[in-house]
Amino acid sequence: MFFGNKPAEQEGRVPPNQRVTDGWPVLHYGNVPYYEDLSKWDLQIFGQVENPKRFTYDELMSLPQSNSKNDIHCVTGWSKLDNEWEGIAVKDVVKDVGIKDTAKFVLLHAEEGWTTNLPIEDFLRDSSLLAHTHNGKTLTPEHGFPIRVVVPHLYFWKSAKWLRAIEFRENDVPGFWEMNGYHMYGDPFKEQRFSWD
Ligand SMILES: Nc1nc2c(c(=O)[nH]1)N[C@H]1C(S)=C(S)[C@@H](COP(=O)(O)O)O[C@H]1N2
Ligand SMILES: [Mo]
Repeated sequence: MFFGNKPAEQEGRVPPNQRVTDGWPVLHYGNVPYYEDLSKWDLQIFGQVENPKRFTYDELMSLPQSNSKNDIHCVTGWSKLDNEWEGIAVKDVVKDVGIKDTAKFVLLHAEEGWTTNLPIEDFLRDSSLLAHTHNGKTLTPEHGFPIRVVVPHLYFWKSAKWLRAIEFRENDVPGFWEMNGYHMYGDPFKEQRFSWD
């Protein structure tokens, strides 16, 4: 906790009405999946692509590895700074699928049918990662093991844990929280928390 001015290194990094936490809260709807056997896990890419694709866990992990460091902002009001992620850059994952010109949005599908939507150009940013490691440690089941999305410039609910499929779409459809009133885009610096913001 701090009083008065923010430390200089936080200046401009913490969106309005967010508090910085050193811990890492766990937040989701539904059950945490526990995988005993990753040979049954896969990641599908489908929709507006020339070559729909299915990655096994080993195939995905054999792609080039990337690192990124960024801040995350949960719509419930906590921010966590300086997260170091390791994983596979989204642009490397989608390299060979041949995204069609008709693709304008992405719907991310997680375990238990949980979904979230975002514009394709946000998903395809260089900073978007399919992460397996956070601050040097393999993700715990609660935080998204084996693979979670990290799209750091949007509220953290767009960063699907337990990712299982990436759907490229012509039109925007609301995902799970978006159907329940959360914003279709979710820029934390514009405080786009709810659909009416
Ligand atoms: N599959 C799935 N991913 C999810 C969610 C969820 O309910 N299901 N909740 C989102 C929300 S609201 C937040 S803030 C972050 C929380 O991630 P954490 O538990 O690792 O902090 O996950 C996001 N990803
Ligand atoms: Mo959240």
